[in-house]
Amino acid sequence: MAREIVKKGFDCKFTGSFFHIDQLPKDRRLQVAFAGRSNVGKSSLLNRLVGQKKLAKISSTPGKTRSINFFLVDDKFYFVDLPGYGYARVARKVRENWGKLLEKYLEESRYLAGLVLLLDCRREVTGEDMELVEWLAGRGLPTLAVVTKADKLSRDRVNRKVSAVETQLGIPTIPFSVVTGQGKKELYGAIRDLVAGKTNA
Ligand SMILES: Nc1nc2c(ncn2[C@@H]2O[C@H](COP(=O)(O)OP(=O)(O)OP(=O)(O)O)[C@@H](O)[C@H]2O)c(=O)[nH]1
Ligand SMILES: [Mg+2]
Repeated sequence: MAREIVKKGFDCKFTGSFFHIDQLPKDRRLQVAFAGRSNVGKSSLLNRLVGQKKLAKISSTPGKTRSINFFLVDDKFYFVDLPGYGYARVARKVRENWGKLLEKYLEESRYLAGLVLLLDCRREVTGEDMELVEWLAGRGLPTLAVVTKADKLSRDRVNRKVSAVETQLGIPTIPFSVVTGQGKKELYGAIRDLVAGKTNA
């Protein structure tokens, strides 16, 4: 009998960076989006997940990702890196534009299989985070929380944070660190389930 090959990683290619909703790819591949506050680590997580350090642009200055970025995974589905929200120091006009882009994307994306919401392990869940979770639940979209930068706190404190987020938001939560690779395997599995339609949040 042929030995089964278990695929571990994702093969990922940059598709494009879009500033307007009409520019987004229109094919019927499913999409998994990454959302969260500016600087929470969305682009870093994506890079770590696919093992390509420079795929999505990263910066220590919040507000790096200003457009919607599509990445084709295994030629089967898309990862969508979304602009961060909640960063006050960006000019109001610019923030309004990202906000609108984000909202429009969430409202109009017919092929969104689910969303991964990132939360910094050292910060409180914000009203915007909660609003997003409620809105996604209202649409019946599976949502998964990831507590990022887990290397910044002790394991014990991270675990407590994970439990607190799970209770507060009522969604499955995974701790993650791009530095140590913690949570990578679990997140792989969760994303594969999401795309296969096995998750009902
Ligand atoms: N120590 C540590 N730093 C991290 C981790 N993840 C991200 N960072 C750092 O956090 C900063 C922001 O990371 P990004 O990935 O650009 O964050 P983002 O959510 O995409 O930010 P925007 O595009 O501005 O919304 C960078 O300086 C990263 O190096 C992590 O797991 N551990
Ligand atoms: Mg980013």
